[in-house]
This record gives sequence, C-alpha cells and structure tokens, in this order.
Amino acid sequence: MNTTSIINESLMGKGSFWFPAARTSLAPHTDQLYYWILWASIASFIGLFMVVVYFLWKYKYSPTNKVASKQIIDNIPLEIAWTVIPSLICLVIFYAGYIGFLHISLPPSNATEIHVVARKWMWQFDYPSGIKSIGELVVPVNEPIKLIMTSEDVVHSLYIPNFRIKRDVIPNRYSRVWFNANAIGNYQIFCAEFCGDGHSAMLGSVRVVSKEDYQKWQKEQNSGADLPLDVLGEKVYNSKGCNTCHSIDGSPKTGPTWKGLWGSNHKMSDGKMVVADENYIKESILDPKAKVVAGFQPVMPTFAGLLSEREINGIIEYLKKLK
Ligand code: HEC
Ligand SMILES: [Cu+2]
Repeated sequence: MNTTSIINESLMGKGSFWFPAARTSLAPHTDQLYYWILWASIASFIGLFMVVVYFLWKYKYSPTNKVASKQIIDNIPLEIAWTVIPSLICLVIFYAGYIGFLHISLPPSNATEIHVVARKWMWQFDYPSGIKSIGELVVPVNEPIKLIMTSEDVVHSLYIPNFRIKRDVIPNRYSRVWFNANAIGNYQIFCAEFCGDGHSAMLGSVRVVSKEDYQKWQKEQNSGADLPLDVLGEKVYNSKGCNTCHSIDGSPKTGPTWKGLWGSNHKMSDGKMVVADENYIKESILDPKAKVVAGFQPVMPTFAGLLSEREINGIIEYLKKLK
C-alpha cells in the first residue's frame, strides 16, 4: 500500500465540514476554540448587520423625520460597552488559546523522543532505538510522542492536519511538538512552509499502529542483513520515501516511474541519452542532480549517507524485477 499518495484518505470523510477527523487527545480542544471563534464571529456579524439595517431605516432623511437631524455627541455607557465586551471576548480567546499552547508546548516526561530532520525535500525520523525512517513516521497508539525537529537547509514546517499540529522546523535550532495519537491509521504529513521547487512533494505520513505492531516494526527494521537483495530493495522503496515520488506501476508522480526503468535508454534534460545501468542508478540516488531526467524537476534529495551499499544494491535488484 502506498501510504504517501498526495491526499491521504485520512483527510477525507469522517471529519466535520470544517476539519478532517481529530485523532489526538488535544485536537478536540483546538477544534472547540475554533468553533467558538467561528460562531462568535457569525453572531456578531449578524448582530452588527441588523443594527446597520435598523439605523439605515431609522435615520433615513425625510423632512418629517426628527431623529435624523439631531446630532449625538457622546454616549459614555455605549462607549464603555463596545470597549469592554470585545475585550472580554478577546480575553476568553486568549485564555483558551494559551491553555492549548501550554498543553502542546509541555510534553509529558514519559514521552518517547523522536528526532525529525527536514531537508529539501523530505522528512527523516530518528527513533530512540537507532532506527531511521524517511517519509513515514511510525508510532504506537495512545502513547505520548515528542518530536525534536531541526532543518538541514531552509525553514520547513511539519503539519499533520488530523493531529491539529503545525510547527516550524528551523535550521540551527530545535523546535518541539508532541502528540498522543488515539486511533490506529495513516495520517498525512505536509510541509507548510514554502521551501522551494519540491515543496509540494515534501509529503509524508504518520502510521499509528498498536503497541505490538510497533515492536514488530522495530524488529523488522533492524533485521535486513538476511533479506534477499530484491526484497530489501522493495523494503527500502517503501520505508525510505522513494514511494512518495516514484510509482512502480507506470503512473507518473513527481519523479519518473520505476516500471521499465532498468536497462532503458532515456533522455536527460541536457539532451544526452543515458542507459539505466548500475552506475547510473547509484549516481541517481547519491547525486540526483548530476543527470536530470528530461521532463522532470531536479527535486530529488540526495540519499548519500542515508542508504547503505547493500540497500543501494537492493534497489538495483528490485528495479530489475520491475521491467
Ligand atoms: C521528492 C521526490 C523524490 C524522492 C523522495 C525520491 N526521488 Fe528519485 N527522482 C525524483 C525526480 C524528480 C527524479 C527525476 C529528476 C532527476 O533525475 O533528478 C528522480 C530520479 C530518480 C532516478 C532516475 C530515474 C530515471 O528515470 O532515470 C532514480 C534511480 C531514483 N530517482 C531513485 C530514487 C530512490 C532509490 C529513492 C528513495 C531512496 C528516490 N529516488 C526518492 C524525485 C524523488
Ligand atoms: Cu519544506
């Protein structure tokens, strides 16, 4: 299953008219505040317009209309009312917002810490056990997870609509956010800070799994040494984010499909023809900008240092199977 398609099913259905389904302990609080502001705005909009219409009628000029010609200078009670009431509304909004802000800023001390590194254009996750995943964050359900985030290049922003979380990810400093996902499923991650050509392809997903599945996943990630190369390649395709941009069924995505790639003779943006052999594939992974496929933007991030030699060999063997 491709968990990082452009619009993940988590964003559709199930939610309300305004929001996708809320899937953390904090999300309902955020939504309530939103609804409160929304309905307060609608109520004051309607109230104000009723007064405007009433005054239009009441002060309409006509020779017989006495009120229309009377000049009103001051009205202390009225001025106090229209200062105090909006201030009170603002205070209530501030208070509720501040409580939410405190909540989201103060992770429980038993939270599992996961490091997030953002880079043009991908998300990398480092788990306490030493595992790394790219493009997909895997977490156990009903457990507090704290993300410690930084960027290797420009400002990005981690945005998970179902969790009502959006936090800037900034170079040279750490930002933090935490959540407690309360339903198993796949949830969309977006980058919410324009960060260059590949910004819209900087997608990811959060996979919330049961505690047992989380343990199982950790074990699977650690073992890999004994997998046949092509199976390892398929695993890398799904777990290191290649599936965000490359399809295996011929359909176009941000990058070229992998179907029929192996051994093919295809055109680069500078007009040269290249045969997709081992060296070309390896170069494409470690130095994607060296040769850019014609018709595509040079948005693929380098995977130098992120894939082992064996994993690169695995991709090569997997590509051979996708002829
Ligand atoms: C953000 C999107 C993105 C991600 C993630 C991504 N790629 Fe790419 N990839 C591209 C684009 C766009 C191109 C075509 C432009 C170019 O050649 O740089 C490309 C080209 C390639 C090519 C050459 C394809 C051809 O038709 O010649 C290979 C091989 C490749 N990528 C492998 C990978 C592997 C392996 C991964 C995962 C470890 C990966 N890519 C992840 C976007 C991506
Ligand atoms: Cu970004």
